[in-house]
Amino acid sequence: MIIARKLSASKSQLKPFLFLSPFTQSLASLSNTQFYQFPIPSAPLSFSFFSSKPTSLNPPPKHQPSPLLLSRDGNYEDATHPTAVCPGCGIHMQDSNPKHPGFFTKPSIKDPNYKSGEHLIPVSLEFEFSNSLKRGVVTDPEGPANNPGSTQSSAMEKPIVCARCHSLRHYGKVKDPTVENLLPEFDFDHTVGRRLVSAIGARSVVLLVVDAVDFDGSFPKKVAKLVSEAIEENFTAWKEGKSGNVPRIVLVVTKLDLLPTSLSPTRLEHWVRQRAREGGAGVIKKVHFVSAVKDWGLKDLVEDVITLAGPRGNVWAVGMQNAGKSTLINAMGKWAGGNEGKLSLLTEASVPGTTLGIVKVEGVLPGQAKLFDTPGLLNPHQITTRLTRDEQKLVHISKELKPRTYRVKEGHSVHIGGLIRLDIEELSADSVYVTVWASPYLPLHMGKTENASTMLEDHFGRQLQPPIGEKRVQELGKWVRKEFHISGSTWDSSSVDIAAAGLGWFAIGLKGEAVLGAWTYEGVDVVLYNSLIPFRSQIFEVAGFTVSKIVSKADQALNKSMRLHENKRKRSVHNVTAADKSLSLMVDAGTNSC
Ligand SMILES: Nc1nc2c(ncn2[C@@H]2O[C@H](COP(=O)(O)OP(=O)(O)OP(=O)(O)O)[C@@H](O)[C@H]2O)c(=O)[nH]1
Ligand SMILES: [Mg+2]
Repeated sequence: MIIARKLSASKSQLKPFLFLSPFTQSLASLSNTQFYQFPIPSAPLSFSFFSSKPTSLNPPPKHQPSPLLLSRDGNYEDATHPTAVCPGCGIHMQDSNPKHPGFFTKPSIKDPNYKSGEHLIPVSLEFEFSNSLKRGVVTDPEGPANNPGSTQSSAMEKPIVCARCHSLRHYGKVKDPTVENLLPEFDFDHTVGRRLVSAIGARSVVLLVVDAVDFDGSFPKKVAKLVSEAIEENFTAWKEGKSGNVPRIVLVVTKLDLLPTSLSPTRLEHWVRQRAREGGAGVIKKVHFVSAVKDWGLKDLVEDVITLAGPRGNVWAVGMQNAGKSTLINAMGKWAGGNEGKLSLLTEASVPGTTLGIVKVEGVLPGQAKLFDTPGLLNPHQITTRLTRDEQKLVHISKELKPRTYRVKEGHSVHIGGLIRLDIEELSADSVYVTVWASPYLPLHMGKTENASTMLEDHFGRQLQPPIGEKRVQELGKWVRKEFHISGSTWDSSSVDIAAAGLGWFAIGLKGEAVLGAWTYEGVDVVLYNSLIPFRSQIFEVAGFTVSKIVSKADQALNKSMRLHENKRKRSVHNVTAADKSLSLMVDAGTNSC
């Protein structure tokens, strides 16, 4: 299968594009013949990725209905040409319609005098670029600097990502939100699910990737159940002499750097195994705790995965949106045999739903074993799914969690932003310790429950954000209560956690019994389990509002600009007065002279 493109000498119309050197196949091997159509065996119909005309010379006609049929199967099938699929997100690429998913622009031809590297910003300086990619500059070692004569061919050699990935990598947001609506649904069961559990063909190793700071919210329960059932069935079949490839589950708890470092690993593992069992993962082959951004635990994980996959196995990274799958695979690439130091191409971003199709990742596993990144599953019960991008930023945990602890009496409530409220309704003791584990950017409030309705009316959307703005309070829906009866035997540590999916949790420490009411928006999962982190803060928060760092920063910025504005106004008033005075002096002088 051949793909080729003719580069235009006119570069002015072409947008700059991100080039990365590693892993993916080179475009240099492709012929220069103009050829614009691929039959895609995996797609239901023939799929046209490229305009039927030499596009750089004849740009695609605007406002024409696109003939594109969209698919999110990615490049699972060997027959799919690697350059047909974006190596960043797995969407099928096209260069004919910028208003459709998968759009990419062709590389511009560099000026012969162009010096490689000078125009490139070190990746580490780029905003919202995850640490795993902060390992150098985006240059091609074989590029013009080392091979000055090859300006055009080097542009061809570098893999290209779609415009959406380019925007996510550089600006941390999708390029055109309207294009998102055109994305077809990703049918996980059909596309990935059936392959994970297949008794025939290559053995499956399923990496269940779970976010350490949102374990329940990000635990893929359905997949865990599906694979666990397949393990039992295939094992029985195998015992009966039938073909029965038994899939393996490896539970990968990632973002470990976000949990407090003082947490005991033994306690964590015990807790994780219990939660995973309750989540439906019956037989777990291995549990790994990693941080993809700090490179913790990756070497062991890679070694285990290589062993479990064998020479021909298929390894699938699956999990909820934003769990950290792509970042994990990129980081694993660094540790894979013979590829140390290589950068992978998968796009990582805090935007949920970054990966769009299956991406086969080359160079991590040896032999014929294959590693696949997959689009994240959507958990509609995670609070983040109903928040705007700005609201998500407040909720997103990006550094090590720090406890915020209250000593609370019966009849009092603690709010986390305008998202959840915990009421201490009945209490056998004098007070309980309530520790909030959530993003430090979320403001908190503690006060009397009898004032809670006033809080909603007067402060939600303002001091208590998210939601940002009063309109959003209505949009987020109905506020509902869930009741919990709890007990504890010591004041020294938290006994239970009450967690809201995608948000964080309240850890409760008490000696005695309590009835608690948790209020949040209808449909958000709120669950009770044994405490993950037993300790609390030594200094207690005081009643009333705690100010969110972001809000206080925004306030400071606003105050500063108001002060500047006021100073400017005073100066101009002063100048005007002075000018008036000198004018009046002049007038007076003039008058005098007359
Ligand atoms: N602190 C920390 N952040 C991480 C880690 N791994 C991933 N992240 C961050 O989590 C966010 C989501 O990461 P991705 O790798 O894009 O997540 P994903 O599971 O591939 O997401 P989808 O493609 O949407 O399914 C990004 O902001 C990452 O930088 C980690 O180990 N530690
Ligand atoms: Mg991803």
